[in-house]
Amino acid sequence: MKSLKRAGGALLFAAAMLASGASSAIPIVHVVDPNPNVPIPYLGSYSYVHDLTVGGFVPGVDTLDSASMSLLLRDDAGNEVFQFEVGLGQVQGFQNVNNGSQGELYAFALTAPSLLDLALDGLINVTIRSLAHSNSQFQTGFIFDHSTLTAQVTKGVSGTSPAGVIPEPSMLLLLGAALAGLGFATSRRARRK
Ligand SMILES: [Ca+2]
Ligand SMILES: [Ca+2]
Ligand SMILES: [Ca+2]
Repeated sequence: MKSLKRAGGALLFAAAMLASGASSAIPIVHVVDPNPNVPIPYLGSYSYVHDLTVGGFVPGVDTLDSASMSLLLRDDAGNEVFQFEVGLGQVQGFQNVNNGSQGELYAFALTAPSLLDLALDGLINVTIRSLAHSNSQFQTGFIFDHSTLTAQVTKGVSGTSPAGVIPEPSMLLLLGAALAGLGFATSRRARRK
């Protein structure tokens, strides 16, 4: 019974550690800002890489809690259809970059597959793809100005922290299974005495 109580305490402690991780997160920002800006022609594409390791993210040590991107596009004419392809699993579709001097800012959060992609090595590939035009008068492209990736990261301690991925229910299940195994081994040892 004593070992079960201890296992329960350890589980609560681990759950508290996971829950408190988010509150001590720090932002790491990476900007891709070509100068001059990059024209993306009709049905063309442009790819680049965001790299969190430049800002101090250590894959396998630090934990990636969340990340978001914002991109500034510019345009002078036409009504375009395009998408952002982020990592392996995330596609964000949009229509018509504003034809004005301010450009237009597009912002979205990274979803689970892209977060995992980013957590594994600190890198994420982004492709901006021109798909179509919604006005038959125009076959028109637009212009990439810059992209900002903002990640919330909980710093780990090298050598003592498990792989830096987002806490998942599967992690808790694994932890529970390990603790159950510990309890089983303890009770077997007790019986042998
Ligand atoms: Ca255009
Ligand atoms: Ca436009
Ligand atoms: Ca630029």
